[in-house]
Amino acid sequence: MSRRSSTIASVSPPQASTQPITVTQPHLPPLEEFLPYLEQIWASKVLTNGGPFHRQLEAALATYLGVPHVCLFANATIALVTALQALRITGEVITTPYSFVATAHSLLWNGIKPVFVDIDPQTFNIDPAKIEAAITPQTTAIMPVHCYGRPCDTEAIGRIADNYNLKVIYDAAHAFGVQHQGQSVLNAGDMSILSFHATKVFNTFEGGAIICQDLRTKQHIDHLKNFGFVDEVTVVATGINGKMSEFNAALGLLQLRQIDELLAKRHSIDTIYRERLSGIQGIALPEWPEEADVNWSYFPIRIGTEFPLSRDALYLQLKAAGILARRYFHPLISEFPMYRGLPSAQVNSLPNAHKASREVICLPQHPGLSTADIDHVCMSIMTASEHAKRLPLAA
Ligand code: T4K
Repeated sequence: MSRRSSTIASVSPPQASTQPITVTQPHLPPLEEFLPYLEQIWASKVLTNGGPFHRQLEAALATYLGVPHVCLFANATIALVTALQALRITGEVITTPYSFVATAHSLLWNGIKPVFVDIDPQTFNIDPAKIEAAITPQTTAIMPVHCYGRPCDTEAIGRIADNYNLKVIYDAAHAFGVQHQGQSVLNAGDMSILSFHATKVFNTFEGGAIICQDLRTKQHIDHLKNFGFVDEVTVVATGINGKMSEFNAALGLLQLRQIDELLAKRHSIDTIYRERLSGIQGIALPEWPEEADVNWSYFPIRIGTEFPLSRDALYLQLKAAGILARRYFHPLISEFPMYRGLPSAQVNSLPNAHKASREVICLPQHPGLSTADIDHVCMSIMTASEHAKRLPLAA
């Protein structure tokens, strides 16, 4: 299945953490390896505005990810806002309610009306079969999310976009390094947006990027993220300050050296969870598609009615055991106050998203987990289940 499976690393310090086990934890390289980068920054005094580390990271990421152009940003949210500006998107944009709130916020920041379309219950991604019915004369674009790093049906979405002359902007915040049929998923659509936030597979503390397909577009985006400046005296657009600093870019260069090893660790954690949790009644494990190279960024499990505890009861019991699993994505974006009045936000039009939002819990998944940590998570789930079977009312 994976280009990385041959390099699976073992993850096995013996002791479970005494600290809470969080859903994720940022990888940090050894501090001494970062010091030479800091010394260069201190010596040059170039801190931002497209310095050498910024240029190097853009080139290194383009090569690693297999994409033509990378425009670095301070975070993915400002990159989403800028991508919509760069493509001059207005009116209505079709998107998913099953995501982090930044996806839809980027639309409101541009005065665009989000139109929510339900998800496919198997993939958690926007259901292409339901997109056409949501298109109106005001629709200008589709903004899907590769949820948990699982590729959307980019072919079906591309066909709809071509038929109706719509732009496609992928929120690829979860999809660092993800490939589909041997190609980077980041090349689908008009633009893709990555997040390098502390909680992501590849982190630069804060950071993000727009992936685009031609140099002219890259230049336009680079102007937009720098207030619209082209040179000292020329401003060509109402740009914003979205630039990544040299500190973050230098860290990214260092992080990139270890990324394959970190992805391999995630893969091995995913494998261990599967061994421990498969066959438990009422728990559905994530099914990654055979033809994709995913990044194991999350381990979302579904708690069905055959499990003796509700998802929320399990969430609380894990918390009591020091395991801070998270209910991504609950509440849905469409349930937040600035969205719930929209016609497309009504509960009956989004049944699959609501069901997923009630049933999914993301277990801890990050390269810092030991085998003992994973065992503790799995044992806690099984203990909670056994206890609930014996004492259903208490559960
Ligand atoms: N689109 C999508 C689909 C996204 O998922 C996101 C972000 C965006 C767009 C926007 O990207 P950025 O603008 O952020 O680049 C987290 C992240 O803050 C957020 O970036 C992410 N999605 C979302 C899915 O998850 P929270 O509220 O869960 O974060 P928090 O602070 O509770 O962190 C979760 C756990 O991670 C903590 O329990 C401990 C650990 N952690 C976190 C941070 C920040 C650390 O160990 N160290 C840290 O510095 O939102």
